[in-house]
Amino acid sequence: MAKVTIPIDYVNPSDVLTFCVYSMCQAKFEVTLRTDAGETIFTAKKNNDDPNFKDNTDKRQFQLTQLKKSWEDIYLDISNNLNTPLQPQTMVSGILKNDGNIAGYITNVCVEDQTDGDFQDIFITIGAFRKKD
Ligand SMILES: [Ca+2]
Repeated sequence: MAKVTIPIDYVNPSDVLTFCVYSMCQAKFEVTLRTDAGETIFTAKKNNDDPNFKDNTDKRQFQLTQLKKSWEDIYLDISNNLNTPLQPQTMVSGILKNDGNIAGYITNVCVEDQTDGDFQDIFITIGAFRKKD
């Protein structure tokens, strides 16, 4: 089993989050977004070797103010049933409003689960949107 944890930094405590998982791998895997207090925000799991994974994230949006335990940091846990170290690559984009202010951030994480370097094995999108005025 391989496991990696990465910090998700571009998130504010009042944000509403969304979470999508894509995959083109055969491995079984689990991805969970959680706080440093151990409270799960989103989770998705692939239980078979079919490369046509249908995203089964437990919910589509979550308001961070609904968290029950106080927290400081958010982490993404990725694990699978292979023995090759997982290689996550993170990309962050800011969403600019017409006035130049930030409306939120999109964090994409592409994960290589073996050694062919295509980085298409697990692909996670986390949207963090600022509260509307
Ligand atoms: Ca690969």
